[in-house]
Amino acid sequence: MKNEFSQRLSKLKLTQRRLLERTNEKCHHSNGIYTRYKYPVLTAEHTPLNWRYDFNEQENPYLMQRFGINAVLNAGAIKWKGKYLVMARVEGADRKSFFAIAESENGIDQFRFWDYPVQMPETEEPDTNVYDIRLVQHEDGWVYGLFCTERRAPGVPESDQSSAVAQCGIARTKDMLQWERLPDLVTPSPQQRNVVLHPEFVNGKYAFYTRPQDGFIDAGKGGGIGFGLADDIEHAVIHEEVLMDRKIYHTVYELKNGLGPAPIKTEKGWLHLAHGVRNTAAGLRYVLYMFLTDLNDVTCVTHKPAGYFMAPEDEERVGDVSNVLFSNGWIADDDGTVYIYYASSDTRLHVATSTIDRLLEYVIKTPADGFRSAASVQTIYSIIDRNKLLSDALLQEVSIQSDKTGHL
Ligand code: M1P
Repeated sequence: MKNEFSQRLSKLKLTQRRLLERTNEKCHHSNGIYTRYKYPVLTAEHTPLNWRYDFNEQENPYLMQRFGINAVLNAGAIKWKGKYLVMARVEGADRKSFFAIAESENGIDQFRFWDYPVQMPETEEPDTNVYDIRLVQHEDGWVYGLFCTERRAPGVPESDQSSAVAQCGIARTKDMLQWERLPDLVTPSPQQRNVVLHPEFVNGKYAFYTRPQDGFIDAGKGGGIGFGLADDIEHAVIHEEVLMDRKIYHTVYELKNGLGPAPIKTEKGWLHLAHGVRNTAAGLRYVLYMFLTDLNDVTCVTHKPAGYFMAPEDEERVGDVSNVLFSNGWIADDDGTVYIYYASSDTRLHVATSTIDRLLEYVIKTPADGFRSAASVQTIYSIIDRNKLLSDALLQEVSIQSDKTGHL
């Protein structure tokens, strides 16, 4: 007869084994651009039990959790030695985030955390909180991780316990195990978040996508996604930031925006995934959008579809910070498949799949924002007009199929 401790332990292990072995399923509804999957790929429940519980019955007779995990979210991603690796932001019940790597054989399910979370070295000025790492295999041979490092704002009164400064931390590795911390990025902006390293040198320099901001939450006059060059990565200093993708009134990125993962190089340009934020009566709404930049001038946006690429749906809408989709990791496979890792409502991590061809078709052929209601109506008119040119037979076939199945 098992005692309470053993019963609880068996149940915990069994429940987690089922979760880790669960296979994912494609969601049937698709917009033709990407496919969502039924289950999140990582949640707090995926974190190893031996990070959270002391299994010594004498020390922990009630088998209580000793370290609570609140959420697993915003993950950098990389294909590494044939495996799909995500480096997630794991947030403890104590609100502190840290990084932990999980791997999967196929990129869509059965992600397992490595034995230990990442021990990220600190600079002389310790980080209070680190999060949202972007992994980049740079042409200089290193894998870089750029992340947000947050510290209490200096010089604020004792009564103010929430003012913070966000800056870009930089670390690099050759084996994904040992990380070398470099000095934080220096830019003209008082705060930085969502900084991403471009995978290639630009004019012989390290190139950074930035998101200058005045306040910790408020982008203020930091007007959008910026770009800057640094001579040296070991003491990276950007002297001049140019804005390459501005926030714009009455768009999904009117309040602020930030680049997601490092862009993917394609024959038609650099594919970018970003998040846009607007304010609503229910708080901030974060959605994902895409754009394409010129191969020779990486700051020149050549195509940008109107509106969002992906927005929170169903259970994705609810979580610690509801109505948020955020992505800082994707993997482009050799066969053209793209695995997009995105977190919902600052709580869990999901995957959606697409292909380079589809994403290019989406960014190049989706009409751009006309910035006025009348322009949107005009876009619909031109789609209707083009459809009218199709033969009656084809249209009839479409409507018969639609009647039979109830959907297209
Ligand atoms: O809560 C939503 C997101 O808020 C911040 O993103 P941004 O700097 O663009 O506003 C980050 O804290 C991010 O981690 C979080 O998901």
